[in-house]
Amino acid sequence: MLNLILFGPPGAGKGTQSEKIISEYKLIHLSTGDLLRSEIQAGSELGLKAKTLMDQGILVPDEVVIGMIDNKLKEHRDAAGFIFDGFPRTVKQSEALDELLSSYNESISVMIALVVDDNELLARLLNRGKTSGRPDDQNEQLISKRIQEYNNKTKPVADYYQNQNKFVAIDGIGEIDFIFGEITKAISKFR
Ligand code: B4P
Repeated sequence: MLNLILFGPPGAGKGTQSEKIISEYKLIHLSTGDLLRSEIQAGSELGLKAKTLMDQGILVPDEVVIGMIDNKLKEHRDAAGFIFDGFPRTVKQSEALDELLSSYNESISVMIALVVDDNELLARLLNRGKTSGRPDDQNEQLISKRIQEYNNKTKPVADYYQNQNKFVAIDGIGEIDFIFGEITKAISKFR
């Protein structure tokens, strides 16, 4: 299996690049952001709890997202591989993912990190907020809170994969297709 993690701050382009990676490599897309938004839309108990946190730009509890990922891995046992988008976001989630994958005799192939500065992130998310209807894209204060959560809780996840020699950083500013080309070059080295 080819198991990729697409990593980066909110608005780095993880969702955008995931779509291209999926169509090229036929991987199953696991976006914890999308999974949580579906729970919210369905009005489930989990969704209602998650919404309160997401609307404040705060990460939802590790146990919730780990459980969602576990369910999806079980559903797709014969997949060609997975792309993890927006997960893991804490070191605890990384450890849990390693454990889950090893229970299927699988492991992460590589983490690809998209590097984008804070000013560009803010501009992209405010722009997306004009059309996305996402409550967490609506104002500068909330977006700054998400970037702060990323810096405090998520950034250390990069070290976790760097220590396993499975980490590649790519400039996330520029043409979407050019960035995708750089991602495919990185993947070819870890296949
Ligand atoms: P996510 O849904 O993961 O949202 P994101 O980080 O904002 O999105 P992404 O980086 O994918 O941005 P995109 O490509 O769309 O998370 C939302 C919330 O859910 C979190 O705050 C948290 O509360 C919760 N959550 C999710 N996962 C969790 C977890 N594992 N643990 C705990 N909580 C969790 O790009 C953004 C914009 O930039 C788009 O408009 C796009 O068109 C544009 N763009 C992309 N690439 C570009 C480029 N190269 N140039 C110009 N614009 C570009």
